[in-house]
Amino acid sequence: MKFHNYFPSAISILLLLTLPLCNVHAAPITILNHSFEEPPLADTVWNLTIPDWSLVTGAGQIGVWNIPYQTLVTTEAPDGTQVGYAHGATIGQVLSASLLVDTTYTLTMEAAYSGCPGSCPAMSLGLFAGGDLLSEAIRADGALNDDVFQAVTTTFTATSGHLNLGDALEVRLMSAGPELMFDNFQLDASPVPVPAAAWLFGSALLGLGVVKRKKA
Ligand SMILES: [Ca+2]
Repeated sequence: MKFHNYFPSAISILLLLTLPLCNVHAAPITILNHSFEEPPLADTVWNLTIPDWSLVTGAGQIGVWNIPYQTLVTTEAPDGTQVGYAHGATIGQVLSASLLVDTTYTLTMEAAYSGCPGSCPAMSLGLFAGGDLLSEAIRADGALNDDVFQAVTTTFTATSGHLNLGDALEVRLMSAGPELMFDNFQLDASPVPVPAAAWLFGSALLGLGVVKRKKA
């Protein structure tokens, strides 16, 4: 068989291999009460619990707060009308999803302090699996603004052999001082593309075509 008879086949197979890579999408992982709209509260009202979230460490107060029109807070919630808040505490939620190999996780949320112009305390956003820290984003003392929400993101890629593969994922947020407000947690999982393997296989097919051509 001539080389040109192999060439279209090799290209077709290569395209088939490449096609799934083009369809790689970030899949959202459910975080319950991710926007702290539960329970619904009247304007300016706050409570002392966050449904679906737990107090991990710290004796500080946590809850949900309907912030618009508060005299203490001049901004509005980034998503919906309510935010979560924590006073020197760490909150967390163990998720139903587990850590998968060859997957990149992107965890985002928005955070602001209130009542601390120029001297807002630190905070950290962490992604855990099986109780072990995978990655975290830290905002040092003074890094967060007063009443201005900032996006905070941390990413982690699980590779083969990681000790926490199969463990339940967990999201945690630590506030080092009073009046940390937070909203709109999002966690996405994306399979790691493997274009190198596809191209190697495609090259092998093309090489096979060259060998056949020489024999012809
Ligand atoms: Ca919200």
